[in-house]
Amino acid sequence: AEIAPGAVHVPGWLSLQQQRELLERCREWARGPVPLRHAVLPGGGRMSVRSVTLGWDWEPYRYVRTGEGKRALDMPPWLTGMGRRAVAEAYGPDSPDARAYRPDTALVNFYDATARMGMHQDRDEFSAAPIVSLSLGDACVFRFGNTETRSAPYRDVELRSGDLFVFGGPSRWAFHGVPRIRPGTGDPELGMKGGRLNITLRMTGRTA
Ligand code: MD5
Ligand code: FE
Repeated sequence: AEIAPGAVHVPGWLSLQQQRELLERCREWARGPVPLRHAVLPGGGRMSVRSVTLGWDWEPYRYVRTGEGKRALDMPPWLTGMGRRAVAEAYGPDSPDARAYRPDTALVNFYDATARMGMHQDRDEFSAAPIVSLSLGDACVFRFGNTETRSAPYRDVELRSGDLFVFGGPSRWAFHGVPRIRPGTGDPELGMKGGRLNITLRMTGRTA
């Protein structure tokens, strides 16, 4: 469903087996070399989500090659390929965005039952390419806003395990956030003990 121009939600894009495999990879990435951790914002605040990145390390608000003296794990080619298939699914395989899409970083965010993400824009990339979002585990309320302000008008959308969301075109710069997680809504068959994982695939537009 197209929520707004360029914002396409595909519920249930990943099969349960694909979700299980992606979860297993997330567990490996979370172990390091740069472990899942709370990012600290330049103002000193600690984000409630815990994050790990591939390809590039993300330090609010920039992408760097090394974080805490350690280099992030490489972006696996199969994950870049999954991002390409996601954009092809959302926009069609012959769309310019699908043809050009080659994500070079993945940001994995883990939300426990109380974690939130405030309204923000994703402006750390030097690229206008779409952002691909994949969700695992507990459902959440995803707040999709507008490009002008972090307040209303916005739309609340429920994101569930296995959902794909692609944010491109004018929606690439919309304010958005996660006001709440819905604890206990994840499929027990997935084997996540609780919480929500969101994997975003991005083109940093960086070369060095
Ligand atoms: C999440 N993560 O569900 C979201 C999914 C983040 C973040 O926001 O920065 O890690 S990505 C949602 C997104 C990206 C770019 C544009 C828009 C949404 N949008 O226009 O709403 O944990
Ligand atoms: Fe974001």
